[in-house]
Amino acid sequence: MKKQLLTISLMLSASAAFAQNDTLLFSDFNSDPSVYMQVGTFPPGISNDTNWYSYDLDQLADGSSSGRPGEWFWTQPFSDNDTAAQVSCMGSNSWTNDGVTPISNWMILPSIQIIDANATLYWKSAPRQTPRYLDGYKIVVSTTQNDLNNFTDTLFVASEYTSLNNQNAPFAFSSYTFNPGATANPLAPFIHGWDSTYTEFDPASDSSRMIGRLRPFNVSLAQYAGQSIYIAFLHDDIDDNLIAIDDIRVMGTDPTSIAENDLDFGLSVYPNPSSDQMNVKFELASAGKVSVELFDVSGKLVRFESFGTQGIGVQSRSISVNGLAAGIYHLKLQTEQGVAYTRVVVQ
Ligand SMILES: [Ca+2]
Ligand SMILES: [Ca+2]
Ligand SMILES: [Ca+2]
Repeated sequence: MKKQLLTISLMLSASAAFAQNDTLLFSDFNSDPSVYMQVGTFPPGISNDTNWYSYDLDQLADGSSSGRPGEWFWTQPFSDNDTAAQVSCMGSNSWTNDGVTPISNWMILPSIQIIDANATLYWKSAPRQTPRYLDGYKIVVSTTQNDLNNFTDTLFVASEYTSLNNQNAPFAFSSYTFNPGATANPLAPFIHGWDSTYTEFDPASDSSRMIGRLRPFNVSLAQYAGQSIYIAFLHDDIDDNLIAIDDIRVMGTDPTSIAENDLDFGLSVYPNPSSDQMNVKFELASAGKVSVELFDVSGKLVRFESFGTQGIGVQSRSISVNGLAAGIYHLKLQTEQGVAYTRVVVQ
């Protein structure tokens, strides 16, 4: 079992090597998220929503007598062992004293356009305690609207505590049952603390449990290339304690990012929309080979045009879009100095 979980960790890290360097979305939750997050609002079930949502679907009361909110809430770190850089984070409470009904706390991110297979989701999580009352959660994805029923894909599963089977060894993971239990699938589930790398036991502060520490994860979003998606953190635990999430970041290719506009080669396309010839205008700081690729919204390459070697300065070349289906395409300008993207419309 332990060996399987170490494999998870390696696989999660390996995908980072493919991540491109545009930040499509980021929050460290170090300032009040209610500026952009609709707290307590039922997500409207629409496309291309730029809001975050935090929604308490279960409406179960806090069983801890601490007065914690029913949904994901902005909070200070839960434990002594969280890193100083955490400052503050998002937390969610599952302590309900209801051993049957799962909670259902949803934190839904804004719509994110995934251009290509470089896209990667990064985040950190920490359960308040392990292994007893270990909190689990899921990361789920919708490829349509942000209605709760549309989150049909599961990207990541963290297991929750079910029972302590050996009262004599309360710090041994083998004394416990978790749900889901470890399987051969490296991403389903992850069990916080099992490999002892990111949890600590601090007897000075607490003699009855190991306290979680924020642990970084990442998972590829390559399967969503060409789609706009919603990602949600679903705390669906049955009666444990608390989970913390921090530093949510989506990296990938962004044709409109500031970073890429610094290196945009003055790229413009006209006429746009077009139904026949498109002129592609660009500027080179040094001579070199230039080519253009057109991708449809599913990320499929539909046209390639090499312009050969181009000289320094402003250049204009044309490509034909004749015969392409009407719709939105992504035009990629490839130069020896780098790439630039722009969105074009074929009518
Ligand atoms: Ca709740
Ligand atoms: Ca933080
Ligand atoms: Ca539980």
